[in-house]
Amino acid sequence: MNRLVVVSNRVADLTRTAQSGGLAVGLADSLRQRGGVWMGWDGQTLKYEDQPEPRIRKIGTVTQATIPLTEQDYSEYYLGFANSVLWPLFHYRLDLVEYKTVFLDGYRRVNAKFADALTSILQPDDIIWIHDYHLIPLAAELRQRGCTQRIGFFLHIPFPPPEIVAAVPRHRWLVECLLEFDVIGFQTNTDRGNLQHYVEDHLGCRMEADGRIKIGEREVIAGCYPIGIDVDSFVEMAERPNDEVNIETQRREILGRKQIIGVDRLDYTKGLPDRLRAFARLLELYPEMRKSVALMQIATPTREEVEAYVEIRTELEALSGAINGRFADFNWTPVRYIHGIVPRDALAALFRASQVGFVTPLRDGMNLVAKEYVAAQAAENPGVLVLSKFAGAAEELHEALIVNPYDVDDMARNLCRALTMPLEERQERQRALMKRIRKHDAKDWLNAFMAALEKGETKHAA
Ligand code: GDG
Repeated sequence: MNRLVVVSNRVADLTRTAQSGGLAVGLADSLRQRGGVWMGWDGQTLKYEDQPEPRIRKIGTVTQATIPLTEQDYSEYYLGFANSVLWPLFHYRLDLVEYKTVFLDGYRRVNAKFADALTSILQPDDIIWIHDYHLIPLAAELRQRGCTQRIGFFLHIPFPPPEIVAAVPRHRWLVECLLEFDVIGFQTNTDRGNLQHYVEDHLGCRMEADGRIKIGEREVIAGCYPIGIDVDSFVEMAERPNDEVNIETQRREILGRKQIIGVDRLDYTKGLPDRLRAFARLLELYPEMRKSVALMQIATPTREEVEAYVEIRTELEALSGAINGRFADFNWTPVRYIHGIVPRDALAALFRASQVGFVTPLRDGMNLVAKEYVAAQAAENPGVLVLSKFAGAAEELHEALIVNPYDVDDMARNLCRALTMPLEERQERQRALMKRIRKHDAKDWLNAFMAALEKGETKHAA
């Protein structure tokens, strides 16, 4: 087996359990199983440019190679082009895009820096797998440095339709960079279809039904590889008794109260304000629900230097305060809003102890929380997943209650349906959902992508 070299903006801390962020969780699960090298930014920002060799550290089966960035890189590449241009754009939020020419310069400079660092550690038989929107130009940079190894790319976030992509300056260059990879992986068929429309409309190329695109002498595979979780280890974690969660659960049981849970990075794509409004609407439409249900929303801090993230935080704090002010009683708090990070094992226990998993992003590549909620349920008395139709996961998880995250009434009605669903129906849906998350788990994701990258197979591409 060839050595696998994974590259992403950040490398996850494999020694910590309280890791948030889907890429870190999904990749750590997969890479631990196969072993290999993981290269990325170490999270440090330097005042001045330095050209260090990557710092190497071995953790179990994985060798981590990390480099620092400068403050300017951080501001222009990370906060700038990646998170103020590509992130909102790829999530269909043109209104939040803030473009500056220096952002694009920074993006290209940091991709070149990654290519220099990577060149110093690559071996001839390596196979390279690059992740996410931060590093779209990296294959082109590596090819310029004479790299001939196979290079794959996986986009964790959505790929929007061509008319949205076309709003970013130099969009043609960006997509041409994407086509320098040997395999381009998407979460859903919708995303893959959007690339197909772009290459056909703007570049005059054809994508075959199996995902192959011919570019001169080269052939690129575009495939759909839905990311999954390590189901068994999540099940095991959820089944392990957690004293703190158990005490809370028993108290709720005595009072006959149910719990709806939401867990997200505090990001404007996750639909949090309308989620809180939907919960308030539930209490309005169904007054009998008051005092018999509460919403626990864990919102993990993220990208706090970007203005749009400051605004969403303020909005959520005001909303949860207003809902509690309006509905709370001396012995019932309707919304428990937690702005912080919770250990992964506690999260699994909380999912299991909650009767509804409420996952309502306005747009999401996949959404691993939806899959984790399903994995955590007890087969004999499972909870119900209420899932946005705009999460990539909705392409697979048909037995969830699928909602429109922009329609507060629709979400409220489905919350009520979930909270009152008969046991037999819950069990049936749970069995079907469990089957689905096992079919596309972390191992399947890695194997399917590797089959395309190593052997040029396209059976999973369409
Ligand atoms: C991107 C794409 C795609 C969250 N809060 C805590 C915590 N988390 C964990 C969750 C889950 C992960 O972080 C979040 O993953 P998601 O998939 O839900 O979302 P993104 O971070 O936006 O991930 C997404 C993903 O990449 C993978 O390709 O699915 O569409 O946007 O695992 O459990 N974990 C802990 N404490 C928290 O407070 N321990």
